[in-house]
Amino acid sequence: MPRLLALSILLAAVLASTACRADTAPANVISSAPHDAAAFTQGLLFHDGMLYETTGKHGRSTLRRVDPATGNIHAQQRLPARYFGEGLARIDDKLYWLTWKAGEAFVFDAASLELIGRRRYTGEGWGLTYDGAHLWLSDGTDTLRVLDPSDFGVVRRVQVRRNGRPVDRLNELEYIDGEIWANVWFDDHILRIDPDSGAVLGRIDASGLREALPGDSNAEAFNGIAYDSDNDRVYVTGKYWPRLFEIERSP
Ligand SMILES: [Ca+2]
Repeated sequence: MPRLLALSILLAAVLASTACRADTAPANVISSAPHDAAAFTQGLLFHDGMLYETTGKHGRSTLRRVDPATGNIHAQQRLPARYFGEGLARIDDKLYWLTWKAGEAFVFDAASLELIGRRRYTGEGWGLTYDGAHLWLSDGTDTLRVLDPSDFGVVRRVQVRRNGRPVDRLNELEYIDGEIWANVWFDDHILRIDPDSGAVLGRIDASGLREALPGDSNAEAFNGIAYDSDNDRVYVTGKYWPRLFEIERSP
């Protein structure tokens, strides 16, 4: 290859890589608290001073109300063993809990954690959040489904792209002040997504959080984002992570 051509290719690669990194900021930790290291965290949200968390695995899928300061579980519900629990969202006094492959979501009373309804949907269920009008569902692909909460009918679909390229394996979701934040399965970055275009507005690199986990922990995928809108606080954790972190919203 002529030297000039090789240099041009190298320069283009460096510029592309710099452009990619420019949208990424590290997660700045404000504080941390205990988190159940046996929790295969799927859904996480904050409501009225408490965390609501769902866990997965057949026979071990739970919905919990958790004290964010101590990690203590104040109330808990279980799913029958044939269901694999997934993401969680709240609308007013109701919690909506997805399952992975059963095509079924369960509706719980947020105060009593009693089962009060069911919804059907097609395909897989991974993450779920509520933007004030609609539910947003991820299913492990690059495309989020916007749902009518009353019947889970699809209102529209939004493909998520970063620098023009689709990003798949979208997982846990959180609606934060006009943006959709998303975990990516087996990636330590949070994506901040424009709900209208699906464009990634920026990324938060949370890989540094692992350094604060005990060396002997069985920490798996980074997963779980919860937003306390009253106090503008963001909480994150992961599957089997023994710590919950509060991070700065605007790194
Ligand atoms: Ca969430």
